[in-house]
Amino acid sequence: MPITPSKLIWMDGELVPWDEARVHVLTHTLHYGCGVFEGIRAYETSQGPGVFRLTDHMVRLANSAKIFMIDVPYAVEELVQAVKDTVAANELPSCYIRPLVYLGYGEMGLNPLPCPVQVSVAVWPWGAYLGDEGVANGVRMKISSWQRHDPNAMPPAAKGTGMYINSSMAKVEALKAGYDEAILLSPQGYVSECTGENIFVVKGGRVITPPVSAGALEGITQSSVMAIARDEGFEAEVGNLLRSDLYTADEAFLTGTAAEVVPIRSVDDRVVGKGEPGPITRRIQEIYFAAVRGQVDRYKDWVEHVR
Ligand code: PPE
Repeated sequence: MPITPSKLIWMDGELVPWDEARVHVLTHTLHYGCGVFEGIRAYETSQGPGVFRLTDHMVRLANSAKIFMIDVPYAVEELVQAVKDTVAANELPSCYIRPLVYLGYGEMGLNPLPCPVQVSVAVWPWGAYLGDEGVANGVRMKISSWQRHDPNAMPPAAKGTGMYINSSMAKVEALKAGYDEAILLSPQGYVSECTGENIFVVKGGRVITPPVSAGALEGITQSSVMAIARDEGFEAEVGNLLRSDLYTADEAFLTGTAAEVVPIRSVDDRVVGKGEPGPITRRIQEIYFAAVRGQVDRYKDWVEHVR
């Protein structure tokens, strides 16, 4: 997905011009992948840009850093304000937001503790991550030959930069094989998640998504969709799934900030349900797209306005 440059990037407390937001080649995180990040979206609302569940994202960022023993020099409230300032300064009605906590230039070697901890927030306009066609008609998925991390090798609760090598390998494998996206299994063989999205199945009116213990990130879109599903009267639960549960599901979809809510058409060439977005997926999609824009009273608190 190409990046359309915006104007200013927040770096360690200052807004700097887009082209000047640079780092040294001996930046520690560039070598060892010890950093944490977030992906957030701001949507156009009647009161200007509204950031979807901004505080929840920043709490997750702080927890990711805590897991890696990265001492972030800003409190959650300060990071929330940094995002609001960056969105406002770039004068975009809607955008994708990428906060990053990384270890900077100063020391080399595997001990990250002496490195300076740096923070940046970049924003840019970003369209549908898996394409408009994917959102409308669904995507074709392939179960990856790469497994998701074992929780004692890489902590799935953390959104760590280096952890995404695993996702990138699975993504390339799926694309080269002619699919849209990959599904990863845990080392124990349970369904985990996709390369940058959580996965859901719908079976007998029940909505099910895999747990962190199967290697899935605790998605903010996932938790929003669980709330929406329950409020719509469906049973929604976190539970382990086998790959055969995907093949025989009535409906399946994936969720993520970048991807939003995307129906799954097939898994390993087995058509899911009727091979088109199912009614529960459609309903959840519709409510999610309205909720992020502050158009659903019940979920108004999820939208944090910039001004
Ligand atoms: N799992 C993974 C591995 C993941 O990266 C994401 C978000 C999710 C689940 C869904 O989490 P949430 O966004 O809180 O619902 N992936 C982010 C990064 C994607 C990227 O290409 O980079 C995102 O969607 O912003």
